[in-house]
Amino acid sequence: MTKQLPPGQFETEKWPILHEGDVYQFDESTWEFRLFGDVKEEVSLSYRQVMELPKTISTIDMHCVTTWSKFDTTFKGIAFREFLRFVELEPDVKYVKIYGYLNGDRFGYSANLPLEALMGDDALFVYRWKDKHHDWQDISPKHGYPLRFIPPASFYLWKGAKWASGIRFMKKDEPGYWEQRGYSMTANPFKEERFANPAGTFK
Ligand SMILES: Nc1nc2c(c(=O)[nH]1)N[C@H]1C(S)=C(S)[C@@H](COP(=O)(O)O)O[C@H]1N2
Ligand SMILES: [Mo]
Repeated sequence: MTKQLPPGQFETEKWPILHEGDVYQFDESTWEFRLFGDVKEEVSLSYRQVMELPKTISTIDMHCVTTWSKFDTTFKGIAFREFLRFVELEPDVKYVKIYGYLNGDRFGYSANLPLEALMGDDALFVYRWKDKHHDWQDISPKHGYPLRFIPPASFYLWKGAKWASGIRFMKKDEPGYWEQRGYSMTANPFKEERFANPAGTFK
């Protein structure tokens, strides 16, 4: 899917910063990554347990609903699928919500996604990146340090929680932070699924 500009988007070589609220300050002693919801047993992973997981490097295009697209950023991180080893899913789990920090609440931000779309190398919890203008470096605090989700390019970037804090497994789809505020549940940039109501506008 790389280097395809979705309708209504323009290409930027910069990596803009966009989020609600303040920037999370990483503290390893309180940091956890929770796997919860429709699972046999819920799990809380430490930073060390997460960082010991196998790593994946992939190049992923980002499409922000505010109309910028950035091609070919190479990320290093932990593929979504690596977390499935820790939980036994209940039958009929088809969706997830990926959580992140918002204004003092480690689980204040969330975005819903279909489980089946997240099994590849392009669904990645990232902590390092590079592009043609930048050598390998850590994800900065403003971009989501110490761990942030990057969704496959077939989803707008609001599905990529910064300061990621966990995955909730769900039998039924449920709106996340922006989806509760009128944005699309499915959010495919190539179908220009920006809003729940196609005639909607930014507030
Ligand atoms: N925790 C958290 N994650 C978030 C957001 C947010 O407000 N809080 N904003 C989302 C939106 S709308 C976008 S476009 C991307 C922007 O990521 P970037 O600032 O790294 O480009 O982060 C997403 N992840
Ligand atoms: Mo966004």
